[in-house]
Amino acid sequence: MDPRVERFMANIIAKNPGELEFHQAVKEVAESLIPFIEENPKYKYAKILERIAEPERIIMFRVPWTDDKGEIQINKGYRIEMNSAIGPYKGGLRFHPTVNLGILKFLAFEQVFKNSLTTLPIGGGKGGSDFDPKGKTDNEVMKFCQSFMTELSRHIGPDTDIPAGDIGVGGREIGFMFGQYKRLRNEFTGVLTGKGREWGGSLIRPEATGYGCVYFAQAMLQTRDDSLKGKTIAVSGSGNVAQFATEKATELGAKVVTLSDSTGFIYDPGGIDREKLASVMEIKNIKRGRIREYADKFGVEYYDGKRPWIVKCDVALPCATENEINKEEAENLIKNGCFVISEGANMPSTAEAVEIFLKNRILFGPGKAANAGGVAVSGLEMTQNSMRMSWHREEVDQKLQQIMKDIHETCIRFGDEKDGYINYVKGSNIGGFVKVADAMLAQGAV
Ligand code: NDP
Ligand code: 2IT
Repeated sequence: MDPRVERFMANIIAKNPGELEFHQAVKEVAESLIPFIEENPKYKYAKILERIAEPERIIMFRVPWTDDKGEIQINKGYRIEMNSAIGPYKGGLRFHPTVNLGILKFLAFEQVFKNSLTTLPIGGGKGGSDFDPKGKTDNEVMKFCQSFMTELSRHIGPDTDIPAGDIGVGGREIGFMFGQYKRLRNEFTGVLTGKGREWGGSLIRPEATGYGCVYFAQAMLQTRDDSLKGKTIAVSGSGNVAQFATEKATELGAKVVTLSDSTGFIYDPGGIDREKLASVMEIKNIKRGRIREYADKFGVEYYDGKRPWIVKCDVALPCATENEINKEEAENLIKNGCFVISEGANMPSTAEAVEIFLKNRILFGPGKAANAGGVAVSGLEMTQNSMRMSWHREEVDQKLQQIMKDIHETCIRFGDEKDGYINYVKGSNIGGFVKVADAMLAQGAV
């Protein structure tokens, strides 16, 4: 390891003990940025990287609520306000039993660079709870969301901090939280994004992360005069991002053969077409069931406790969660001919997996570039809310496509290597950094 990175990381680890995902995210960025900062000493003397790695503010709170049996439950609530140099804090809320401070800090850290890449004026934040929506009734989810928002409402606002969805937080949860915020403040404002279309939401926001991830894959393929048409794709996850990545990839002529959840994956060699995807949406969004039910319904193979990276594919779209592709799985993907990875999830590849992808010179789009479409359309939702207008579907989709192209261009600008290989990891880290760093320089040591 570069001794400068080693020194920097020793300090991060000492100050943030035990937060492994946070260390992983910061290290990857430091490896790209430290050589760049050496060449641009203005960032070094102002300690921009050291400052960026320290949240501006962390809010932690108790979330008490009563379940359907009348029993009191207590969860942890968090909001990490990471960086507001280029705009108000912006980023999702995650409700999942694995949520802890280190995971949310890694997500908030990534969000700063991602939001900068979108070209929109949004800072970075993330929050959530260790609450598990699985197996809860709608009434219990509502009770939890109301209690969570009762505390969070003191800290957020349409010009301060604008949360949205992430794992375990979709339209239902955003609705309950928006209702509670409105009731507490007596204000109808764009304080959350991902709202319903009848009450301030933007068209295309539900689709945006998955569509954007596919647009990014398409842009990467174009650099090799290739396209998604006729490609076989492995997708992981079966939630919001996975569903709309599948929809767009299929529309562009590719064949998606896998989907997964935390219990296993399904393999449909015939491809998950529009009708089958409608069944997935019914199973996951309405019945809130398991992906195994797809295998039962369509008579395809279900691999219990396994992840999709063992199947043959040209393109992989990891859309479930962090560290879901390890070293062996990365090697296996390459061995099976996979040459495009576009990350719909945040940090789905381990550091060892990323190393293998870069060493093999495949098209590798890291999450902070490839999944930025979601927060980008959240930014467009904020604009529509401020204007008190709503744009047509086509208009939002056009803007999303342009933003994904612009992000791709930025990656090329900062990630071009001597041998002509585009290192999108380096490109997105430096490209995301410069705007935030210049804003921090201009605003002084605050
Ligand atoms: P959803 O809650 O809609 O879906 C999550 C999916 O991932 C489910 O299929 C879930 O399976 C699976 N999953 C979650 N945790 C694990 C785990 N520990 N191991 C295996 N599978 C798991 O979330 P989203 O689709 O919104 O989010 C997916 C990823 O995309 C996350 O990394 C998120 O941070 C990222 N992302 C989301 C954006 C958005 O706009 N929603 C924007 C940018 C990135 P199960 O049902 O069994 O839990
Ligand atoms: O990780 C992410 O970019 C998101 N979960 C979306 C954040 C947002 O504010 O739309």
